[in-house]
Amino acid sequence: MNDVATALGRLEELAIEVPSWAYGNSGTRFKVFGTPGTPRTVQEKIADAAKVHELTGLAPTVALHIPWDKVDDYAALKGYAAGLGVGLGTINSNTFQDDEYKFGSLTSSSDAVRRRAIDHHFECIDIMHQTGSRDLKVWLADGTNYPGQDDMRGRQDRLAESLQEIYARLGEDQRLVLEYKFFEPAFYHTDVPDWGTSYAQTLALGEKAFVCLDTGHHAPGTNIEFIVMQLLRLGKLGSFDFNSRFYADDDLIVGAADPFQLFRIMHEVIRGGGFGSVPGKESGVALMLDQCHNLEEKIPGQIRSVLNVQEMTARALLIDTAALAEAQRTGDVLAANAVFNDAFYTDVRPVLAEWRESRGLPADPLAAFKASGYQKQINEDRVGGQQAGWGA
Ligand code: PSV
Ligand code: MN
Repeated sequence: MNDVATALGRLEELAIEVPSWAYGNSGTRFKVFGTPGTPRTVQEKIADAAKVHELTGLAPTVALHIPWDKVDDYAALKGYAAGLGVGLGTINSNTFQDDEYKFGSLTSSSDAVRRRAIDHHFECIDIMHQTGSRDLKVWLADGTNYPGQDDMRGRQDRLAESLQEIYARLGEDQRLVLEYKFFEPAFYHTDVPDWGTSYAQTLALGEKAFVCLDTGHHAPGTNIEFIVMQLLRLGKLGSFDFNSRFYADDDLIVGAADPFQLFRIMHEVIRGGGFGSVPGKESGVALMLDQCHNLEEKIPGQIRSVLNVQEMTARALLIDTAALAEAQRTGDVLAANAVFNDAFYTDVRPVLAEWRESRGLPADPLAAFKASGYQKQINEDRVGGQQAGWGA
């Protein structure tokens, strides 16, 4: 195995972006439960996110969703976040909640609807200029429910045209990441269902366009790390939306359902040069969470999530790549597999606790959160108003 100290040295490069919507209420189509202390404003969501960063040192930026996180003054919001020690990250567009988008947004056959959807992305880009965000993340709910409902080819062509207009608006240092999802809310066909479609569309756009891989957006049994490898190989992996799934797009805590899968993904990220940014060497791949905490407490849920990513990254950094390459070269199947498993089965929690303490962070961030009294405080303070949540 690799030397623990050397492996952990690279952990400094780990940064995970947290989603503003993880702090709001969420649920299923059956019920959204309200919880005490839930943020009513984007400022309160950012304050919660800042707490996660303060206790873990892992989550320096917060992704915003527009219009959920709309404010009048984004420069002021950026200043507010900076005052709490975090930055504003990816701007997520939203063309899935307006009545006008019932039959599609960027793919719509109606010029007026497409114009509205493109203009919404222009607004997001304007916001990015004010927040200093690098990435515009586009996920489309576009698709159909029945064979013959619409012309799939025509929709794909219109999507290409719409994306082209949006892409042309990007500033020099801005990027567009196109997320795919195999189904939901559409059930027969989805306009951006897989990495191949996202790759084809972003390749046509140019070098500032990339694919976003949401780990919950694949059919069961899909080898996600293969897709990670391929996109890195092609230079088109822009970002991750991390979460766990058991059945569909469950949006559960990353690493909860299958830590081994997260380990294998992180191995390919490291192998493919997608890990870490140090000054002068930006990998470009953004590690984001896209999760909802329906039952568990939200802030501890986010702390658990970033710690899971850190743990599996540390284990992946432990893989003895020289021994692995040698076993692969000599066709020693079991030895190669053992190199992988040795790293995966290493309990890194004690060394990570030390790693945190050596940086002035709590050894146990979850216990520190419990002891901090923060939850009690926000439960008392955040009374009245409208709790943030889906559609809020
Ligand atoms: C769609 O399921 C998605 O993964 C997209 O990233 C959306 O922006 C997000 O969920 C909303 O939670
Ligand atoms: Mn997502």
